[in-house]
Amino acid sequence: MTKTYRIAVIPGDGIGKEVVPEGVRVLEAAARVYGIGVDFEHFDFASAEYYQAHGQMLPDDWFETLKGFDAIYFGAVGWPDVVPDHVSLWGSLLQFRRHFDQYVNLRPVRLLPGIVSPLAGRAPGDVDFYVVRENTEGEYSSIGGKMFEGTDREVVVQETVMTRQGVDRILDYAFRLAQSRPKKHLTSATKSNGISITMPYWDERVEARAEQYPGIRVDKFHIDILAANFVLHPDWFDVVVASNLFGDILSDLGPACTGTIGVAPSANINPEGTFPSLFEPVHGSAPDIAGKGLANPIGQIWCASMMFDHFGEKEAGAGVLRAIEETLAAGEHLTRDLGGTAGTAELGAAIAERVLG
Ligand code: GGG
Repeated sequence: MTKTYRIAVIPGDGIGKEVVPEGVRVLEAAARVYGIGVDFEHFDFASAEYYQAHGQMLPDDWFETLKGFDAIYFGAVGWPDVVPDHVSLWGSLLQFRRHFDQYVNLRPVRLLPGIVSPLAGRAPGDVDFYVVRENTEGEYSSIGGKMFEGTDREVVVQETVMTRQGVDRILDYAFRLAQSRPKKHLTSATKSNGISITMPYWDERVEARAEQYPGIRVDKFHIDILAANFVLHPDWFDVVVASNLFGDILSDLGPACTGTIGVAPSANINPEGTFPSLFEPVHGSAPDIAGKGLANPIGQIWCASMMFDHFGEKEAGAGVLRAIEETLAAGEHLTRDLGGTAGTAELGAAIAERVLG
């Protein structure tokens, strides 16, 4: 056994509580097979229950509690019957992203075997790209306010924030990722015709940073036609870099085009390794199906693969992804969104079995 990784497990709300145990089951299986030490510590905060008991989403000492972990394995947040969505998100996940400087949100979009997708005529391998989402600023700023609240003169303002450091570092990450891939192609998501200050600045920085990466083919699309092209031509893309909000939307749309958002993972990365990175499925807490054992655990399980990759445990990362692909290709133990009748735990157990061989 090499190193033992300390992993903070935070299921959060809704289906997070159902898919996270399946992810942990697969993580444990892969750790055993590949001789990796994993030490889990479970936390109940970042949930509606915690909010009900304490009036806030996180304990005051959350930063000190979590900062020493190698990674955070997160489920989903949001339970609007108890806590407004902006309060739960800003009170938990967005604090982690900002304070742990997880400025990269890496979201793969891949057509997996065995999944019936709306992309008729495309085979696995035809659609294989990444959305690189800026994760600490942009449209997700808390800068703004209200005037004359509750009167007919009410004014509401919220700013978009783009800093040179923030834009350049996400572009550099995306360019380096493109450099590491065979197609060497980077697409920038913009809207510089309509959003006349921040988005032209984003375009300028793309052009400036591109000079440092001469081997990369760079193009840009306005977000509206880019969304259309995700549906019509998903095989065009390799690495797509986007601001916080645009990246959030594109990384739901991409997996939806490949069949189901239930399989989509994401890594909130602090590339410098100063703080733990956080791994969570792209999907939210899905109150409509929560508590029924119906949720697809693959997005959460794929996060385990991304986490191993992040640790440099590439064999384990590849092993988990292979187990997902083999299970899908076999067409058994699939959840309802994949056309099957299985529950969350049955699919999780099937993938863990394949990891174990
Ligand atoms: N597992 C991710 C999750 O709970 N997402 C809830 C959500 O609304 N996230 C918004 C975001 O990622 O910015």
